[in-house]
Amino acid sequence: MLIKISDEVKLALKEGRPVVALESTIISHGMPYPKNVETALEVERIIRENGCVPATIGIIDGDPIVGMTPEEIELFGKRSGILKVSRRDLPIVMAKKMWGATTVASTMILANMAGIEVFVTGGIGGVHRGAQQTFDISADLQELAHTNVTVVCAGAKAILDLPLTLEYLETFGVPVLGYKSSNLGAFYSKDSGLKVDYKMDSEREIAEAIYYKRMMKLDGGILISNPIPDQYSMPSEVINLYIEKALKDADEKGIKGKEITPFLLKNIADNTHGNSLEANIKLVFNNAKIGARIAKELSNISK
Ligand code: PSU
Ligand code: MN
Repeated sequence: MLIKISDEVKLALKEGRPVVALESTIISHGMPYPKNVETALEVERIIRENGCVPATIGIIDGDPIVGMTPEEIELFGKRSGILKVSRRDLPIVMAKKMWGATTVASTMILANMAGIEVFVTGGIGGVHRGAQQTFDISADLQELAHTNVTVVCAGAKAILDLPLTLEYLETFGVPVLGYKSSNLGAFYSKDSGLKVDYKMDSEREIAEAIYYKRMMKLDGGILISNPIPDQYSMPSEVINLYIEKALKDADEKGIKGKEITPFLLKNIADNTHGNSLEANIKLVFNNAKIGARIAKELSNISK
């Protein structure tokens, strides 16, 4: 077996019950222990409360696991030195029997192999600022271009070049849909000031779009932007100052490649004394709720 699917997830998929995939880079590289583990477990609880089975995905001793146990999530959250695994890293980590945290890209790959169509996360990778020079464009975008998984996020944060990220997704035919919003979320704040492709008015409408995309054999993902709820949204003028500082620090320290996103997240959380981390946690919970409801509607349509 190339991938290990938990018995619970396997049974749910066999019976046509809705399953929601979750990534593990957010656990190992996105948040500090123990908040990372508490958040991951609460996200699973919210997904169950909304009628779906959660499938947290990660790689343990070279085995891709779809549906980690709470104990495995705890080990994952505590362990240091877990590799951040995107598409290119996946076969190597398997060959070397290492532990790996899956990014949006590799979680999409494994979810798709298992037959899971909806995936909930916080934010996706995108076109980085200065990509005209650095070529730093997250592999998440290419995965969205090709792999049939819908990703529910809170938009993308201003560490990225958001207009270029939208252009890239347009070129590759990835629909960017706003859940009850015409504007793209900006992760910590609810409004990036940029338009999504379509405002969607209900979970049902989104599920129908996923269904028709599948039936029309239009390969590739769909990106759902579910903006952070008003009461947790940070003012963009404030958070953008911290983002600018983080980008400057990264530049001065010569941080490059896959280290950049985790570095920026930690730098911003430290400098906001954890405020950005709290916003991050709240937006993931909100995504879990909406993502689960979309998956539930989709399973009703697909029957
Ligand atoms: N953006 C966030 N939080 C995250 C990530 C992105 O707001 O935790 C993680 C996700 O796992 C995403 C990865 O897939 O970072 C993107 O990394 P890169 O930019 O190196 O492709
Ligand atoms: Mn990158």
